[in-house]
Amino acid sequence: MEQYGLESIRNLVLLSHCGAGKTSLSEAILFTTGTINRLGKVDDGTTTSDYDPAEVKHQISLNLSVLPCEWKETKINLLDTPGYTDFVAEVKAAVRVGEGAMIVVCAASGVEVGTGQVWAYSEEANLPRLIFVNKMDRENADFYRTVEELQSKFGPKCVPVQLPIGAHDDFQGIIDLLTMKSYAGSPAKEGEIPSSLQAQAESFREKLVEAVAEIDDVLLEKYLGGEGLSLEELNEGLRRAVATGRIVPVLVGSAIQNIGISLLLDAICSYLPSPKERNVAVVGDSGKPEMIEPSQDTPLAALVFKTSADPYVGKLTYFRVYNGAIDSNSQVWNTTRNEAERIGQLFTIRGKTQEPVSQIRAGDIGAVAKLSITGTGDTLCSRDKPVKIVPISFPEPIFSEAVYPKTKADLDKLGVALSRLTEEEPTLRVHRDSETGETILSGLGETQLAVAAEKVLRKFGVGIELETPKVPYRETLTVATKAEYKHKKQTGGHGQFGHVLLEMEPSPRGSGIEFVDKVVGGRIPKNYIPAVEKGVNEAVHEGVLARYPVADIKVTVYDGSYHPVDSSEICFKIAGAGAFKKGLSEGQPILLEPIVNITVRAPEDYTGDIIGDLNTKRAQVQGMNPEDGINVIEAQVPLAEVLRYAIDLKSITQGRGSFTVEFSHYQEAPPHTTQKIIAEKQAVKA
Ligand SMILES: Nc1nc2c(ncn2[C@@H]2O[C@H](COP(=O)(O)OP(=O)(O)OP(=O)(O)O)[C@@H](O)[C@H]2O)c(=O)[nH]1
Ligand SMILES: [Mg+2]
Repeated sequence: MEQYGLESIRNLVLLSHCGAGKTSLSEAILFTTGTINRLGKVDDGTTTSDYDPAEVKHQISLNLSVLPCEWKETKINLLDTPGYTDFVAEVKAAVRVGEGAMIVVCAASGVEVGTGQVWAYSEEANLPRLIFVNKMDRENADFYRTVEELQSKFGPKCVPVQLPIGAHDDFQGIIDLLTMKSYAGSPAKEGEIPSSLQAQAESFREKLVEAVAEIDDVLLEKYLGGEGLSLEELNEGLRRAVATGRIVPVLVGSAIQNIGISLLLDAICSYLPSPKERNVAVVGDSGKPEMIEPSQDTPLAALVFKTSADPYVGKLTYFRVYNGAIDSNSQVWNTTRNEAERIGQLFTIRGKTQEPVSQIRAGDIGAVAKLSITGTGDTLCSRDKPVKIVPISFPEPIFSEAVYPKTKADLDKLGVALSRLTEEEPTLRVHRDSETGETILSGLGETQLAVAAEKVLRKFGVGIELETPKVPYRETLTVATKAEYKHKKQTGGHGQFGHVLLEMEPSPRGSGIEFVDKVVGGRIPKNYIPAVEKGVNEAVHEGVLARYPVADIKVTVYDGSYHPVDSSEICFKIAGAGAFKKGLSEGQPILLEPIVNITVRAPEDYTGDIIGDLNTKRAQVQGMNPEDGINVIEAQVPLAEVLRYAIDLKSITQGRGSFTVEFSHYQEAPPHTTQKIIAEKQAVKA
């Protein structure tokens, strides 16, 4: 395969609200560039990008796909991302390794919530971008309305460089405002602008020329002097304006009908920057980021941006090379892990096809199978010249479910499957809750976890069920009490005897169980006291109300008796546990529930709805801090009420809100909660 210089590569991220047509567009691009010879369809599960069985099943993208193609001597690596917000990690990774973005907007739905989100991500990453108004063939498609929405949301810098000819059933092609030619049909035939659209085209061209002229004094002078700008000047001006984000050209077409695609490809190559024009941030000596210039003649620096478990080749690692080159069958240095890594055969990947290559050079993207130590976000470089590229930051998990294996065989394979799963998806985490004993899988939303469960079955052959995690309630007593327990048995030979008197009193929240020995005069011999304590410590595992762990009690052993022959450690352990249980029942026990601090961030307009919802969740709002149109709401709320808060907040704010939760303290559960939980426990027991 041919090697490309830095200038002749484009790494282009496709971004949109879900379903605007990124995958269909990438398919049309692969078709138009001659990379594939049959135009697949998302609805038939035949696209190059959405080849994963789960993508075919759900008909949405779930993974970031790299789709290389070539257009007029430029190599374009399309990075097709999922639009569904649970999979935002894939978007973050793609935005990190691209130099330019294409924001796809549906001409019928216009600007949607997700459009704003991906706009914000590309703004944050400083990515030059183009907008493609897709689905012009659809009912209700309206280019001009969509442009107005774009301009009112993102500013007048969204400037059309094309106009559609017709719409809906009658969508025929594109007018290019730069060349003032029309391109009808697929493949496009160049022609004159239809006379009915001539005036419209001239007026939009005027706006475009003015926008380009405004970015440069020389051009502006020429323009104001009444001189027209040449096509070259316009193209060059646009290129610079796009690079600095001062203009975001708006293009139009239909992915499904493959209309507007070759003009779109020309625009990608002409206006979006190449890897040469974008420096990469590395961690400097002081720990602060420093920018380094891309070059193919320097030692290797590459960033791993995705890891996937491929059913055929095993673990597959995707990387973007920023400096130098990486070779097949070589050794590299993993700066993140401080260890050497062996590189086997390199590939370029396109959907499910993998093409072996001997080298991947700076600016380009490749993959390698079966790395042993390397994970997503790591830097691979040359050992003599180690650098560390600033890793990709992924959002923290906000939604958890408990994982239950379906069968005994599934249980045995569960650990390995879950660890491979989390290796693949940086926003998934697994931990064991020591309090409830459950294995907890956390991620960004219900859909992500459901898809993960399917994946665990399909890829690793492990069946799992997901359930809402148990709440780690606790039990304690509310009044001081004394309890006596005598363990006495006469069985054949020598008997059993242990006798313990305990004093139990409530202690402050969070103090746990304290054990004090106040026995005097050897009424319980010293060597049996540890056995009493052991009995107490075992008894605290299960309370008397609903068998939750017991907490916050000071336990004093103050008296008892023994038998010189029949007493033993085990007898005192039984007596200690028995006395504890009795004391707990008599001390007016209550259930404690965990309270968390929740911090919700959302646009101010949603404040009323968020607070209203929190109030139904027994929350106590502690404060609000509006900041730049975003309100930060702080509250304390029982954990039991917010186990599925990610879903609630998403629907309240249309996905615009975010939140964090951290444990605060335990407090007495209200009587109706307590009764409900006791009843549930009894039902389970029955
Ligand atoms: N009429 C029409 N439908 C389109 C066009 N492009 C895409 N679609 C349809 O829109 C739906 C979503 O298309 P996708 O290509 O999967 O959109 P996407 O942006 O990749 O979706 P996600 O990956 O889930 O975010 C599918 O049913 C497509 O057939 C188009 O140009 N015209
Ligand atoms: Mg898609």
